[in-house]
Amino acid sequence: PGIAFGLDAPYSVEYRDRIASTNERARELATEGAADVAVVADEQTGSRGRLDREWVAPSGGVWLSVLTRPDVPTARAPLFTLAAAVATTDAAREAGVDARIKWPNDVLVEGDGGDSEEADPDATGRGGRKLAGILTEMEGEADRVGWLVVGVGVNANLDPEALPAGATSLSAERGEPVDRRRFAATLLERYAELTASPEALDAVLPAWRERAATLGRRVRVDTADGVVEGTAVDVAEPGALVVDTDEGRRRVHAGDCEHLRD
Ligand code: BT5
Repeated sequence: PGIAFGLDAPYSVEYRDRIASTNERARELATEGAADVAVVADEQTGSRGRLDREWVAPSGGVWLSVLTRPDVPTARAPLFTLAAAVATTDAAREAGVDARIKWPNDVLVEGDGGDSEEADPDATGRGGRKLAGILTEMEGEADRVGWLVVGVGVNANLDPEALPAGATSLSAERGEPVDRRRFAATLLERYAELTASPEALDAVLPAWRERAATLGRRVRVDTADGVVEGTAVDVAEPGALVVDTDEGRRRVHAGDCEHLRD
């Protein structure tokens, strides 16, 4: 507890030892007209992933949501999710953990997990151990985002035993606890930098590509219009995955992505 005490961030910080969901709180603040707020919690009791999945968030993680009102068309909103993934990856790397991004929003650690149970990267069936997840929610008109909440959940100082199978944490990867205040500050600073202006957003895709675990891999993406399988060759504005399939090139805008064995 106390992770956000003295947290130096480019947002005003609302800290809670325990909360149902930082995203829910940020949405509440949005309806009250607030902007540029980061809600940070030590523990969440009712947090969510995408598609209303459960997100496990015990004390010891970095659970945060950033509320902004960016002056961009709604079509560019996915770039904020990618920016959060880049920011999380950079903060993890600063903490000495070799993190990469699985399209669109998972930050994971690949490779041999040492003596961990998940030493086989395919043990999760998704290739890699999940360190962090991102949930973006927004409201607006086509020509302009009204408010945007980007929620980031990072397994910081947590025993992977306390997390779902296939998850890892910064402390497990490093072999020692991480300074969560510093980690959160780096993440928030980097996110603010990447999303500062429409011009800054232009740098998000190149930064994302450099940190991607998905590009060049064989993937299976579960989308609303069915399964797309092939080789992930690129990410394109505003965050679509470009996949070469047997039937030709496809752009996938949303879905669950699985890395296949090459
Ligand atoms: C995500 O969903 O990865 C987005 C998670 C966003 C959580 C943050 S925490 C702060 C903010 N407040 C919230 O209420 N939410 C956000 P998705 O891609 O749907 O992945 C969800 C799946 O990940 C679950 O079905 C589990 O299999 C797995 N999972 C749950 N908790 C996990 C954890 N702590 N670490 C790794 N995997 C987890």
